[in-house]
Amino acid sequence: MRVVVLAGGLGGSRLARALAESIDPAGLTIVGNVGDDVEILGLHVSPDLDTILYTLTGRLDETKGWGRAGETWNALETVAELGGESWFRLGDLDLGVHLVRTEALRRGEPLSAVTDRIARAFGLEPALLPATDERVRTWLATPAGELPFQEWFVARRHRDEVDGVRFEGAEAARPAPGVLEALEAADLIAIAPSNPFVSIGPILAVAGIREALERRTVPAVAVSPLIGGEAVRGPAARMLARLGGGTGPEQVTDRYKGLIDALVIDEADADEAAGIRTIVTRTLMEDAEGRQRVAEAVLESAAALR
Ligand code: FO1
Repeated sequence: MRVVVLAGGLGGSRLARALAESIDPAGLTIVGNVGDDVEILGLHVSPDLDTILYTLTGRLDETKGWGRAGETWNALETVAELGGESWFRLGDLDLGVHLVRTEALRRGEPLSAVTDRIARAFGLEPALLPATDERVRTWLATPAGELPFQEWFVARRHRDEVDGVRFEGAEAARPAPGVLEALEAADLIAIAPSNPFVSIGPILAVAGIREALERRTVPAVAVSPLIGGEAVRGPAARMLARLGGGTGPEQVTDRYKGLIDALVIDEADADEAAGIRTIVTRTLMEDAEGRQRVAEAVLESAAALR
């Protein structure tokens, strides 16, 4: 079975892991968001690709939901001591990845190629592809002005309300090598329970990817990031309320109009209208049982839709 999953950070990595545990992982392609990418201390950081990589290879700090387990912060302490940029915390283990990635990009290696190299070295079995090799950056329109993603998310702890989202560079961006091929060969396309605006939005803003979903001939299923109208983590519910007009399944469906055939929702949201065929389960993926439950819901819904 060949599955493609569009994935952002933590929610994305959890569904990707769930699917990798439920099907032959060689049949799984993960298309990751790069709109959160940021240059820190001269290094290219790809937080969502790294969260996926770390989650699926058992390296994630599960408590923080980002960065490496067993991390130390010696380099960052020196950076802070010297008055350098320390608001975006790069740990010693994590830094190694950014060093290798940045050096490769400077040599002209595409992001997809260096991501693949790092993924293989870490023992990742599924294919991990950035949505695009080109530069795409997410910007948030807020009452405090337009902010780059990580400044809003990390430095300002996403406290500013969001009035609009812009994906700089997305219009001209082409899907990374392998993305369209994977979508075309897929038996099922899944959209992870990531933030629809800032995690999945930048992936779908790449026209070639959106068009591939629009002309799909196989089922596409999204997993709602909401549980009882709340996000498991992060600002998704607040953004859906302000930009989408509510915090129910229907507002999630609205984000994916024409791109999905069904929505997996949590039991806590089962009484709400969804505007599309739903599969109801418990969507929290905090342990192996939860992951298996959600992967089964996704795979079974796809079988029923075929
Ligand atoms: N999130 C934070 O809240 N604070 C940080 O200092 C921080 C550093 C960081 C470093 C590497 C990395 O891969 C992720 C990091 N994140 C941090 C998480 C990241 O900002 C977000 O989780 C994603 O961009 C949203 O999906």
